[in-house]
Amino acid sequence: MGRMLSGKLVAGETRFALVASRFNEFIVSRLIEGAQDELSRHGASDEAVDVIWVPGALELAMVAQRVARSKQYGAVLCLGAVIRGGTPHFDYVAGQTARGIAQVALQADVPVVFGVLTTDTIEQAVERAGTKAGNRGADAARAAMELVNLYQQI
Ligand code: INI
Repeated sequence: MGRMLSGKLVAGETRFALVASRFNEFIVSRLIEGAQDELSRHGASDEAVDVIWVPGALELAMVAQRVARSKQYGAVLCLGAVIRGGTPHFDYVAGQTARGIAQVALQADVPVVFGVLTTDTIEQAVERAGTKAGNRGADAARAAMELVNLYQQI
């Protein structure tokens, strides 16, 4: 039988960049806390995790690209919250954000993880930012650790 590869959930000596959008900061701060806590509980030191603020979700991809190219980090986590309002603006912001981050992720040498909430209501965002539906920041941290470890095996 051939090999089966799977990434372990260990932070190791990896440095992580949390690129976070200030728009809906009340929610995004909870995602940052969730990611920091998850990384720390898997062995990351405080010094190994930097937070880089950007204005809004639309700026996550461009800054994540620069951060990935800087070669200073082993993984980049994009954290944000796009919450639907009464206008079609949401669809543009949510769609472009997802597309932009996916594009950066495919071109980067390090894992670039999508930790952006896209919800219809503030309540749904709160639920996914550390209350009854978990914390997408913590989920992104787990995905980042798993991918860093997997990349090391490939
Ligand atoms: N940015 C967000 O991060 N979340 C949103 O819900 C949002 N909405 O709805 O407008 C949002 N807009 C700002 C956008 O990301 C840019 O920062 C802005 O357009 C400047 O480029």
